[in-house]
Amino acid sequence: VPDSITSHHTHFVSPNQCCSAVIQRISAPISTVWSVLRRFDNPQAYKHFVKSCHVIGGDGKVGTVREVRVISGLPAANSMERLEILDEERHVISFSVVGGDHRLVNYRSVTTLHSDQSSGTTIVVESYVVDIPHGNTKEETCVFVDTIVKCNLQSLAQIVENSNTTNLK
Ligand code: A8S
Repeated sequence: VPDSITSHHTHFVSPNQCCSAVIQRISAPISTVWSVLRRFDNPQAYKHFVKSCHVIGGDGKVGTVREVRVISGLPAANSMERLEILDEERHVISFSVVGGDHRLVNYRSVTTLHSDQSSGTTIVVESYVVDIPHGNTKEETCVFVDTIVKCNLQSLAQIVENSNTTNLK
């Protein structure tokens, strides 16, 4: 496994935390995938659970904070999220949860893109660390978060792959 993957997806995990990763292949060039993923101000472009997003502090660089409101039916209303990494050359984006009305305390994720030259596709790797909420097990927490992250990355793939065929028409 290349250094560029392991360095960003190696996390310090406390005993009361859980950590996991989701991988998704997308049939599109890395630049197309990055153009959607890099928009910290617009997560609703591919995250279906997001109802709205407002940047409440910062200039779009590291340290910028957004308030995300999620759709009803989830055990959450909103989330305050801080941009931690935005590396345009290496295609790395990372945010941490700094507040909000939900149970994912100390959530932090890192998403990296890797181009598979042989097939012309892009591999997305998204890993995260989060505190295990009181009353839940490590397994329950990972299943809950993995489900959300998988949904987000499948939706990212769909949106990018569809925009690609539109461009060819
Ligand atoms: C992301 C990843 C996650 C988002 C979670 C895990 C969340 O937005 C949702 C439900 C919750 O209970 C927590 O990349 C929170 O957005 C959909 C509000 C943070």
